[in-house]
Amino acid sequence: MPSSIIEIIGAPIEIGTSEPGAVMGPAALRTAGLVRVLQELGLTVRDGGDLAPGCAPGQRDLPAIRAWMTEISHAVEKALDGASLPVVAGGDHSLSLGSIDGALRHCGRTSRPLFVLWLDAHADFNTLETSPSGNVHGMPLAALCGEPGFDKLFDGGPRPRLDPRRVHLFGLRSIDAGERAIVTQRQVNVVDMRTIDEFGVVAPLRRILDRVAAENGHLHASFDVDFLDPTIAPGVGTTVPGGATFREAHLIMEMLCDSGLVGSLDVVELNPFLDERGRSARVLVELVASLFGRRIIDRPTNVPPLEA
Ligand code: B3U
Ligand code: MN
Ligand code: MN
Repeated sequence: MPSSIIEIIGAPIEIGTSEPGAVMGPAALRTAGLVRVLQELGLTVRDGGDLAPGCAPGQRDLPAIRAWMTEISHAVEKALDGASLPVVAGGDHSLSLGSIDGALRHCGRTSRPLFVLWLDAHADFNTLETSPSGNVHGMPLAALCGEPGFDKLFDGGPRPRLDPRRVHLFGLRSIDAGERAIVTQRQVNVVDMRTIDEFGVVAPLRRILDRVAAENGHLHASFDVDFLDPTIAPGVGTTVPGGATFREAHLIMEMLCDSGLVGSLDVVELNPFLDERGRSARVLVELVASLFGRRIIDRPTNVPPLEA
């Protein structure tokens, strides 16, 4: 890992979704042991608590999202500038507007390209025009990549843009017609569930990691609970059948850990109100532990070649 100091940034935001409950996500992740498991791995963990931008309680408009975004962006940028690794605990996926903006600002100063690994059932590439729901959690990548129509979301100042060709969607299995056209046109990289069914997770992920390493990139991982199959993680507002299994998800986390490339992380869309006795929160914490170094025994995940 680039840093052994982890900074937990709670972002209890649910403005981006129509399903209430994600506001409880950071608390559930802490209850499930997020801080403790990282400390047990020997990491230094700083938990600054939850962000609280000054918008009115219940405010659900674009200015409120902008306030959250600015606050999250500053927190992530500051953590990265201070050589910590920010873990943004959400909250719905609109929080990535802030976390990726902060990572982009940091990378701009360090002259490193930012790559995004978007572990999600959805593409989250809708614009205000293409979105069937109007929910902002289905739009963050379109906004960050500079698709038109998002001016009101940003404060008008100069803003770094995310390069869509450095975005890797992973686990995709639900996409709207409008966003499919954008994803194709902008040459966004896609590892959909069909690819995973055919090749497993190892080969496609290794390709992505090799690319990031070759370009000395900063990898931002954004983990949406609905990447996982609903049978192991029911605590999310938009479950989609046919998601990643427990073993696939752990292997991905272990490979990310071995790569040492992840520089920032979002854990989003946990909805404890829809969860079953904390199951989803617990799975997420286990996965985060694997990402930060928990392993069964101390050896690389590579299978050595068989002796001739
Ligand atoms: N693509 C749909 C559904 C959706 C996207 N992200 C989530 N759901 N979590 C939309 O509303 O944009
Ligand atoms: Mn998402
Ligand atoms: Mn999703």
